[in-house]
Amino acid sequence: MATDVSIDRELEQFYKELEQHDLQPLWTQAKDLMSKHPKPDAVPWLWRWETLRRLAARGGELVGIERGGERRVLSLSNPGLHGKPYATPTLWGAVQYLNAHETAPAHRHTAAAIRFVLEGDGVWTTVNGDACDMHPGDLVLTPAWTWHDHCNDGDKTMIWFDGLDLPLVNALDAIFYENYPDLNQRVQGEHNRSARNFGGPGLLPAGERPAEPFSPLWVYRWEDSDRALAALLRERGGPMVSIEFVDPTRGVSALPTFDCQLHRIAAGGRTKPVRRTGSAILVVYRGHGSSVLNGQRFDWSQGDMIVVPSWTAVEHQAAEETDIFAVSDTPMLRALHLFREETLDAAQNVTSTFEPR
Ligand code: GTQ
Ligand code: FE2
Repeated sequence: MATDVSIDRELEQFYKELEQHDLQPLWTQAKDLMSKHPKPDAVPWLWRWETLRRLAARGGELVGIERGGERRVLSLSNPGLHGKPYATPTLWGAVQYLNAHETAPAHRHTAAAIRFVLEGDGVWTTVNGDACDMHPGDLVLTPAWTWHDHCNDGDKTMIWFDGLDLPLVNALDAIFYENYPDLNQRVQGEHNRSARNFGGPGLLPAGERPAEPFSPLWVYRWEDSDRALAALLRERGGPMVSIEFVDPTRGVSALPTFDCQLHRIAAGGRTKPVRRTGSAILVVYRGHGSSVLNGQRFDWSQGDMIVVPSWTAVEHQAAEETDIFAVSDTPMLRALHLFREETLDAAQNVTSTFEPR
């Protein structure tokens, strides 16, 4: 009969042999691989507008925009994600900065993107030949594999938030990228064609449905969002109302992999803590207040950007009427039947306050 010592030695040898043959036992790591609930590497985090704006503008002084580099973009790099330039495991968040009379070259990729304008005027993004004018509070889509370039025809610098599904597309090893043959696309016809065709309030060209698998509407105006939020808040009351940007022909999220929403929180409004599977990036468009994420308090004001990792309880309190733009990977989790949402009964105990760098 084998002694304990010899069994230990045989086990040790066994594990070594497994490793040599590129095999791993489940039984030593089952609890890590299948935890009772999500335990994201990404951490709740906040980037101050003052810092984002200052460093983006410094980039504008020091770095040009050329083919190859393509964009003057600073990505939100979540400190929990091992130095990757990703805000969450599925979402890219960034600020993009254009000097007056600067353009960023045309290209396309299988990662889908949105722009939410924070400051400036006079820029348009050309999407498959359609020049989409950009003003503060507007949302512009560049769906997967559409050609896009950004052109600042004005005298002001411009800065906007970029949201992409790039981390997801890379995790799926499904990224493709191409430069447009010329530096910029030629603009076809008048600007904002997608909005003239599909931007009516519930009014679409009869009998026409887009052949492409993405929303035919590429620009959503702040005036329309603002009006919808005001009407909803009047109709339903606080503490918070939310609108989702949808494909008007299908009634689903404007992009298949992530959704775009605007939340309006009434002055003094306080939301109940909610946790969801999947991650989100919040951009404070207007107002100030604070949020509690898993017991940690985050104070925020206009332009600040906040990451909410999966299954993180989040509640908001607005000191004045506040608008928060948000992207989240909810549509994908829903499609895969992985979406869960829980509203907690009691407010969280605040155990620490986040200190931004
Ligand atoms: O504007 O085309 O933030 O291709 C990252 C990748 C922006 C863009 C980003 C991009 C773009
Ligand atoms: Fe791009």
